[in-house]
Amino acid sequence: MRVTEMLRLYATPASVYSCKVRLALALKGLEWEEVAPPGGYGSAAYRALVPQGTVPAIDHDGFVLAESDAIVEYLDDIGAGRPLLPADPQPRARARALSRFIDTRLEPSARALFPAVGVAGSPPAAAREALARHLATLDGLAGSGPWLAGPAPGLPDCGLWAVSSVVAMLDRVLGLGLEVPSPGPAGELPAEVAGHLAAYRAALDGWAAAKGAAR
Ligand SMILES: N[C@@H](CCC(=O)N[C@@H](CS)C(=O)NCC(=O)O)C(=O)O
Repeated sequence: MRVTEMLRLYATPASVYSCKVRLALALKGLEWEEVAPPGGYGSAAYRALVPQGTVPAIDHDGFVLAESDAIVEYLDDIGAGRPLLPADPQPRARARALSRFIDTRLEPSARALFPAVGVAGSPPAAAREALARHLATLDGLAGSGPWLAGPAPGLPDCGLWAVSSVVAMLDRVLGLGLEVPSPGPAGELPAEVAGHLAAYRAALDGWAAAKGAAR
């Protein structure tokens, strides 16, 4: 990406998909300007810019794009920063499939437990079991490693770091007794993403505290 180009990220602090793209930009080694969606996500003002009304979205020199996977794939396609998908078709397709699984299966099963946060009593057993089942499926989908997409951290790792943070928060405040996935080999995160993920975890803690969850 040329230095003259502008990359803006529309994002909010507690949004899991915003976190995923923020981590991807950091892992790529890019610089970006982060702004809140004008009027909030879903607002008419924001929809005038981003028809889906969702975060994250980017504005790359006037080219506006929503959908977290599409954003990262676009940045890979134009050669912006370090690629986050493998080059060979089969590992590339596997990495995409893993990312879709994390976004469309694992994340919604974690989100299904949000209404239980701050509510007295046991969390719904069926929702806890669905999340546990998707975590077990993820284990079976991961390749030979050491990262989800192979030898280097990539797109599916960014999604998993974000969703794992949600799972860890839910596990703590709801006492789910789940095993939170390891961030990578030796349980360590790449240095470029650690600060961003710590800030996201703090935002999640703030969200849970605002709902009255015990720490
Ligand atoms: N598939 C989309 C999901 C984005 C999404 O649902 N974002 C949430 C915040 S985490 C949002 O904007 N919700 C508001 C809405 O759906 O109107 C992606 O990967 O970017």
